Amino acid sequence: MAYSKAWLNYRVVDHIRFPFDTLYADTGNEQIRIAAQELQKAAKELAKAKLNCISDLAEIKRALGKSDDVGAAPKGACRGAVYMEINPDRLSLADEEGYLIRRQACGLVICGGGEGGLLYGTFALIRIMQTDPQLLSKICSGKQTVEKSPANPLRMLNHWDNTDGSIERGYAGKSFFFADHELVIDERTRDYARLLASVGINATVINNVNVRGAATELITARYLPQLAKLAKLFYTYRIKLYLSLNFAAPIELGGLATCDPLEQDVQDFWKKKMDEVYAAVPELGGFLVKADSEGRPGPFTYGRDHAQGANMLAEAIAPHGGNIIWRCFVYNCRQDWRDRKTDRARAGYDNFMPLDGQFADNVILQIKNGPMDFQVREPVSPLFSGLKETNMMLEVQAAQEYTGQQKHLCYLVPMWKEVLGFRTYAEKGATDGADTVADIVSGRLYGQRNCGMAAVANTGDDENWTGHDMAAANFYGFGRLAFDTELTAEEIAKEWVRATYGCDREVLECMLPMLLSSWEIYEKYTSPLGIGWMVNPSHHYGPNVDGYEYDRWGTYHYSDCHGMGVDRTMAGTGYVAQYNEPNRGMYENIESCPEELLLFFHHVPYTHMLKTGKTLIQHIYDSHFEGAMQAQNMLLNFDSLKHRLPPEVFERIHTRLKMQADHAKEWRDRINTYYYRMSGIADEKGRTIY
Ligand code: GCW
Repeated sequence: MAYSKAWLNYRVVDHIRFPFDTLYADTGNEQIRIAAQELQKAAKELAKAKLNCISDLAEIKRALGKSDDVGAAPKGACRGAVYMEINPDRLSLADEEGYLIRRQACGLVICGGGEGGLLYGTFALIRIMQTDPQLLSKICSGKQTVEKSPANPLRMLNHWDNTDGSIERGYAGKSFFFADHELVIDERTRDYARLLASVGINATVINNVNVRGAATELITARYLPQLAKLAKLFYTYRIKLYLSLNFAAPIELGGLATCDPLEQDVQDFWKKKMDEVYAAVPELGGFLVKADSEGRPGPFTYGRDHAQGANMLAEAIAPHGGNIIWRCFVYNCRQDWRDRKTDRARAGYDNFMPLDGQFADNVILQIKNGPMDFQVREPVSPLFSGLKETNMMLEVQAAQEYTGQQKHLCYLVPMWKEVLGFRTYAEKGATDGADTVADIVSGRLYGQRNCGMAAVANTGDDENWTGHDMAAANFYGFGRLAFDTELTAEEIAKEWVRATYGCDREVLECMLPMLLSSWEIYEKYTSPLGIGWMVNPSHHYGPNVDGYEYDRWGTYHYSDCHGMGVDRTMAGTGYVAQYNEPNRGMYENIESCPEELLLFFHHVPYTHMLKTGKTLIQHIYDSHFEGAMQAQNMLLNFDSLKHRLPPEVFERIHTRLKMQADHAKEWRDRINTYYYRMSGIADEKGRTIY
């Protein structure tokens, strides 16, 4: 299927000056060769500059030998050269993945701390060519240097692709990794790897965490040769291939009667299995495991805990240098809705906190950003505040399962920024302000090296990769943010628009506010104030206030004729106790609880006065009317781009925005009507409620 190049779709940028005609690069090294090819391609397509590549190691060494010759080129020097070099000594921070771009007398030098750094430095230069001609000319003239190292060691995508080609929670077509239970490796696979490398993603899990049926066999001889090929291809772009595995494989593949992690037979099965897999696929990064969660097998069946389960796999994989990434999405999904004491939000912490310090060094706990499940607004998972001696990874969802399913525009980087910036008040080691989630998952706070960020991917085989063209900003944004958590949501959005659509001011002026307001707009017309859910069961699209109210999933709003919300204070489920002070007190007290999370933490009467001076019920009405109107306005504003975008791109986005505007009205009317009928309180402004 034909597909777009997304943000690597280079178009000539008229006003850029890229005054180079020779590239010195040691293309005998495969990674350097790839970086060189990328730069040549970009220079040609973006700046019409032909870069001749000279692979003359002696010349590179000679020219770069004098490390102090920074600055503008002296007269007569070879001004038209770009040099690629791998040399950790030149970087202020020794980091294999760090890079430095600077002008030296001999020419422009891209220096990587290692192969990864060179690749990221090359893509950084390309990005600057695409999006920031002024910075480019400063770099070329020696007025500015750029030096970066990734903030997070692991920057990973999780694909929920099934081997039959379907994608769980996929909103952009079918899988491009699997078809008919076979692996697919083609040109698109390479372009996928280029997209990842260009934003700094260095690991990817290609199959669904719900490993069922044929997928269990991915770790058998039938698939290993293809996996080896894929892992090799990915690794040329410095991406480690990971797989999801079935904890019950000893039973399903090994014919054992048990998968008890303390059984010798089970341990032997995994040791042998890991040896076999790594003999065939030496580049494999490791495995991602969903155990004892939503029906998946796990150690609980045998009365073992999650440290015992994870460590058993970790020990088997350790000789090969692999990691076990173990998800903390463990909760009781067979709850009785009548039981108001059991609180799903508590489950992650209750299950994993007692195990802090017990996990092996090559185990990383992967924790969803919130305690529930990727709702439009949730507090930050308290596990980040609690665990101190455990490797942690933050899991976010680029796939918009609960945020409009890539039919609605919802740019999620602002949400992820809030999560990263959340102060945990974890006691150990923190100097003031250095205890945010970003400090923890990057390893800065506790000195860990096995940690980082993961996103559930939002890609599929649709021609634009992400269904909604503008959902690609989440794909792009995740990578950029995981590499550099200091970037703002606005900087990332700007980069994405320019890289994708060129430096057209009108496109930027229209799309930037759309992206930046989209999360809030979506929240307003769906389920604001932290209440979440209210979607249709199973597929999770569209309004259904009671869709999950009398179900077993632990996701309730408890609306009655007086009020709504979940009491998670000490008088309620006690969930607030999982936070450190002062967060605990802030959430406990209805006056200090951030209003956007009011109904997450409190059961509140409709007549409760908010800080805006509005009652809760009036806020619900206003928010839904406003959100739906803003969705409609986005559609109208977007019309101004009719002649500024390729027609098919305009049409695709327009169609989705129209769908969103219509659907926002449905949300508005369903929610408002429900709460009018429930509360009997009319809208002060007398608008139509049915
Ligand atoms: O949000 C839920 C999804 C499931 C998913 C699960 C998880 C892959 O509805 O489809 O399963 O989360 O994160 O494991």
